[in-house]
Amino acid sequence: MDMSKSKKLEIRGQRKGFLFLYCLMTSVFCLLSLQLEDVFASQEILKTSKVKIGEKVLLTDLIKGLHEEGKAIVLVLLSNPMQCTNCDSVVDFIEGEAKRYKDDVAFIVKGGQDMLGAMDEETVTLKRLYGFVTMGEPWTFVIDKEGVLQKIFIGRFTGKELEDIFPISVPAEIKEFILTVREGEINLNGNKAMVWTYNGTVPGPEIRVREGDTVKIKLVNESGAKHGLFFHGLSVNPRVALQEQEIVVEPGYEYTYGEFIAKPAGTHLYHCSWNMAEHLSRGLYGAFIVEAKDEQKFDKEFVYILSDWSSKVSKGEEHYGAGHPRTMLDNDITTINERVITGDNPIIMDSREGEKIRIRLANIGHLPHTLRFPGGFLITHEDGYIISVTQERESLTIYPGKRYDIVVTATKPGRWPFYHSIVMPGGMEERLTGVEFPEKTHEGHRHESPEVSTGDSPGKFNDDHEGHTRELVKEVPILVMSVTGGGAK
Ligand SMILES: [Cu+2]
Repeated sequence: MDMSKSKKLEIRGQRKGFLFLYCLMTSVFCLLSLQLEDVFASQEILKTSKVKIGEKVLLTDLIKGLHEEGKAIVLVLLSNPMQCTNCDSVVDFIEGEAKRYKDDVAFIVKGGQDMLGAMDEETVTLKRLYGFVTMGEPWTFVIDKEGVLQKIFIGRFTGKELEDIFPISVPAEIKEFILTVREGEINLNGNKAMVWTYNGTVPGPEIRVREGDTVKIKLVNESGAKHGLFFHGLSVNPRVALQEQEIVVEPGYEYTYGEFIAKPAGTHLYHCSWNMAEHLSRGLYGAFIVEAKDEQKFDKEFVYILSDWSSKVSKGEEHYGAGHPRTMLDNDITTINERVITGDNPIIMDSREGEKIRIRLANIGHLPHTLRFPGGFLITHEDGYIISVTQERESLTIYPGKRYDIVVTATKPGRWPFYHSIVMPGGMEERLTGVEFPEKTHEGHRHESPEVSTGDSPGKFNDDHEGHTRELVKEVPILVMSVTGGGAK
């Protein structure tokens, strides 16, 4: 007997105790249950299946439909939830597996009984046709495109075991990118700021790959200073983690980071890893988007990186000029992607009535950026991870380094602004600087641009924080969703 088998038996041994208690309560089927439990230890149980490996399976309506669409089928039949230790974990596992496969494999989970022991008709038929024993374990039937049963798993199984039967049909791609760092200059409300750029822009070019792709990124340093590279939010392998820590590319040199597998899916960032406080303030950052294999499709998608800069020009005592604060509290200028926000130049997001729009937001700055949208939006992801309970909100404060994916619906024609402000939560400045600041309320500063209409409901201002706050940057429109009628395409 091999180890895995004895382990399984051990688990079943524990369950037997549970079953015994369960039986004491239900009395009549005690002996039968305990005997059945013993039978589980043996592969003999497979003989109770009415479908045979290597033969065509019997088709119920559900399976027939999927089979006719040319799909392979992974069918899980759950047992009575009261008695099924592995049902929950197999259901979770199947959900994960479904994401790894394209549409050509259908994953179906058919239920155990409800509280009264009843099952839906299809499940009853499936269990009758497939000869399923209702006690104890979920059964998984793996049926190929020809409708031939390839395998029956009783209880848990691994992704590798499934992949041995159905090789994953989407081969991952190798994606290579080149980021060239050069000196540049941007205009911050009339102040010239010396920056470094990736490929000539601030932020650098968006990197977009698919989950599971193999990624390599060459950093070419054509500037006069040292730079590194860091993948913020990505889960890289130990070798690349070491590259992030140890590799510094001298002026005139280049280095290729990677390879690594792009994961997890979500909105991430890349940025310089060398002397970050200065180098991020000088423009070395960009969006790194990893699309999920089962990425939900939206009518439109926008990616915005927020940052904050200082308008104060240093008097030459520093080696760099405007845009690079000596303390982050000097930061009085907001950028969204390459745009410097002045209050009358929001980015227009064109859309049509009925469209669903995803906005990927990231804050690479030093300060918390607050967005308010009176029409309301859904927060679906935080730092690349799905939020289990989608939150409906009117405002959102994005702290430095954080990323959020939000979804807005273009419910009716008009111009719908997102407002931006930088509000220091009470106590944060003191914590950052050790200096006490006079308390102010934000209400006196609030204004709205007359050109844009506001939403129906007045949003609660910055409801994230309690207590005294100080507004560093006044609330102004930063984005406008411009909706034309006529319905989604
Ligand atoms: Cu750098």
